[in-house]
Amino acid sequence: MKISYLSILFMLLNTFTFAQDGHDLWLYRYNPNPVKILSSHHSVILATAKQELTQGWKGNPNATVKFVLKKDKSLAADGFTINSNVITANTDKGILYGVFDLLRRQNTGETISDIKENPSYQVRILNHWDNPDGSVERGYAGNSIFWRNNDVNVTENDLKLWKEYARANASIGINAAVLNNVNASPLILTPEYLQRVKAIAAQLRPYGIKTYLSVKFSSPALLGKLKTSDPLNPEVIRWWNEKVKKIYTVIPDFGGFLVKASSEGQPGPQDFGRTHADGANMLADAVKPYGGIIMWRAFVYSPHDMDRAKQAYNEFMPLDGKFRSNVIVQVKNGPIDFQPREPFSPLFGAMKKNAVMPEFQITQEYLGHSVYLVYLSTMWEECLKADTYQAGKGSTVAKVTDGSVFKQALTAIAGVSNIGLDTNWTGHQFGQANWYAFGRLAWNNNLSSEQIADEWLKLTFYNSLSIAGKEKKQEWESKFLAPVKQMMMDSREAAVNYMTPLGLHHIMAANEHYGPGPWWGPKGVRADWTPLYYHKAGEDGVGFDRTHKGSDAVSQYHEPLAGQYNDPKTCPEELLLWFHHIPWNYQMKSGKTLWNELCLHYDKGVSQVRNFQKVWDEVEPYVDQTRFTEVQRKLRKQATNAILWKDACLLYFQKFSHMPIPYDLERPVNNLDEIIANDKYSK
Ligand code: BDP
Repeated sequence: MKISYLSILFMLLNTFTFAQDGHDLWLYRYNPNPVKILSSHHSVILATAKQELTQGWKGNPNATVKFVLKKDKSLAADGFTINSNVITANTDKGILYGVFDLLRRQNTGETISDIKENPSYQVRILNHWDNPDGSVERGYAGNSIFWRNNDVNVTENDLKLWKEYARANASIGINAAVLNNVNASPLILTPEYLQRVKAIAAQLRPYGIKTYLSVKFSSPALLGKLKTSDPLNPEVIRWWNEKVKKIYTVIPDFGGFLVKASSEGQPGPQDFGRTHADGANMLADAVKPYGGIIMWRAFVYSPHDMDRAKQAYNEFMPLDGKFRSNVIVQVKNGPIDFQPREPFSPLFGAMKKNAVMPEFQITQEYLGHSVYLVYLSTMWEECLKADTYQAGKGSTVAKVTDGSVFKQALTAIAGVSNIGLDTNWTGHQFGQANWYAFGRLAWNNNLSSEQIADEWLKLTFYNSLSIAGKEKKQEWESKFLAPVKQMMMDSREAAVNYMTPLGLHHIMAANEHYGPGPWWGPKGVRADWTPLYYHKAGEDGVGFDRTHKGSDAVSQYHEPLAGQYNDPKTCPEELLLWFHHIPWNYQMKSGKTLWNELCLHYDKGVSQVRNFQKVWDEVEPYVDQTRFTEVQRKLRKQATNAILWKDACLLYFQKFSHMPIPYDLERPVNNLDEIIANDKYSK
C-alpha cells in the first residue's frame, strides 16, 4: 500500500490527539472563534441558542450575530431566515434551528447567503420502543436511555445523557419524542413514572423538544380498576380526562399520546365493539383543551384469510373523515412491516380527509440490527418520492403527508429510534447516520440522501480530525469522503440483494428477524408470522400473487399504479415477487430466467459487502483507531451473514426450482441442512 506523508500525518494526529468513540455524534466542536451575540429577547431556548453558537462558531472571529424575533407570515413556527449574520424567526425555536443550521453550514464548508428554511412537517418525532425495565424492543444499542430496572430515581448521569440527547436532536430539527414503547406498560401513567417523565421533559425543553407518551388502551381497567376500558363509557372518559389533567399539571407543555390499539394482541376499541375512530376521538377530546394531539397507529392486522398487506387500508379507509382534527393516523412506510424493500403503503394519499403521517424505522429490525452498515436514507427517500397519483401526477408520499396537497392542519413524521446506552448511541457508528438522516428528512422531505450522507460524513469524520488546510481537506475528500459516501449510497440495495431481492419479503429467521429463515413455518404458528406465507415457493414458482386474480392488493393503489403492478411485464422488477407468483423459468427484462436473476442478485449483494470491506480498509489512515476497528469488525460479520443469506436462500429455493446456480457464480460454502440445524427456531 502506498502511503503519502499527509496520510501519515493524519494517522499520527488521529492516534495521539483526536481519539473518538463516537459519543459526540456529528456535534464535535473544536476550536470555535469568538463571537458576539445580540438578542432583543430572552428565554430558555434563546439561551440554548446562544450557548450553541458560542461553542461552535466558525465564522469570522469577533463577528456579531443578531437574533431577531418578528412576525413573518412566510415563515412557519420553526422556520427562519439567515442573512448576513442576522437570524430571523417568529419564535425562539426558529432562532435555535437557525443557529444549528448556520453551524452545520460552517462546519461542512457550505457558502452561507440568503437562507430561508421552513420545516416540511410540524411534528418531527422519535418513537422510542423503550420499556420500564430498561429493555428496548428491537433495540440493538444497549438498554434504554430513559428507563432502568423499573427504578424511577433520577441520577446526575441521567440528566447529562438526556441533555446530550436533546441537543443532538435539536441540531437536526427533531422537536418531539415518545419516551416509551408502543407496546405500552400501564405503569407509565402512574404518579411515580410521571415524575421521571417530568425530569426528562425538563432536559428536553430547553432544546425545543416536546415530550409524548405511548399509552395502553386498557389503562382505565388495569390502572384505574374500572370494569371496562370501553371508549364510550362515561367512567372511562372521566378516567382519561382526569389522567390527562394530572399529566398537564406535571408537564404543562406535554405533547400527547401515541397509541397502538387492536393490533398484535394489544387492547383497543375493537375489544368493546368500537372503531379506531371511537377510541382515538375519546383520547383526542381529553387532550384537546391543552393543545395535545393523538398519533393513532394504522399498523393493524389479524390472522384471518385476508392478505395482511391489505388489512390496514381496509380497516382505516372507511374511517376517513371520522377522526378529530387533533388526531393523526400514523402509517408505516410499507403495507407489511419495515421490510428492506416494500412498495409504499396504499393509505398514503388515499385517506384524504384526515391527517396521515409516515412512520419509518430507524432501528434496523429487518436490516441486520446494529451489525449491518445500511444507510436507510435512500430507502426513505424512495418512499417519500414515490408517486401515489392520489391527487394527480406528482402527489408523492412526501406531498400528500406534508400538507402541500391536502390542507391537513396537523403534519408529522415519526422515526422508530435506534438509540440506546451504547457509548456511540446507536450500536454501529454508521447507525448514527440513520438518526441524522431521519431528522434531516423530517425537516426537509425533499433533500437527497447523497447530500445528507455528505453532510454527516463531514461533520462526523472530518470535523473530528480537526485538521485545517485546503490541501489536506481535498485529499480527505477524494480519499475518504467520496468512497465512503458511495458505500453508504449502495448499502441498502446491497442488503436487499443478499436478503430479499426482486420483491421477496419477510423471509427472515423467526422472532429476531436477523438471519435467513425462508423454511420456517411450524404447525400451530400463525401463518402470517411465517416466511412461507410471504414467499409461497413451490415447483410452480415463487412470490405472492396480489394481482386481481390473487389477493387483489394491487387495487388499493391508484391508477396507473394498480394497472402497472397488476401486470408482471410492467411491474417494476424490484417489486415483482411482492405482487406476483412467477414461474422459475419466467423470462426477465435481462433475457435471463427468474431463477438466474435471483441467483445473480444474491451473488451481487455478497460481492457488494465484500467490496465495502475493501473500501473501509483503505480509508484507515483517515479514521481514528476506535471507530475504524469497530466498523471493520462489523463489516466482517456482515459479510459472513450475507454469505449465509445467499447460501440459505439459494439452496432452499433450489429445492423448488431444480435449476443450477449459474456456473460462473461462487458456489455455496454452507450446507442447507446445517444452516437449518443451527437455526434455533427451526428445532
Ligand atoms: C414489528 C415489531 C414489533 C413491534 C411492531 C409494531 O416486530 O416488535 O411491536 O412492529 O410496530 O415490526 O408495533
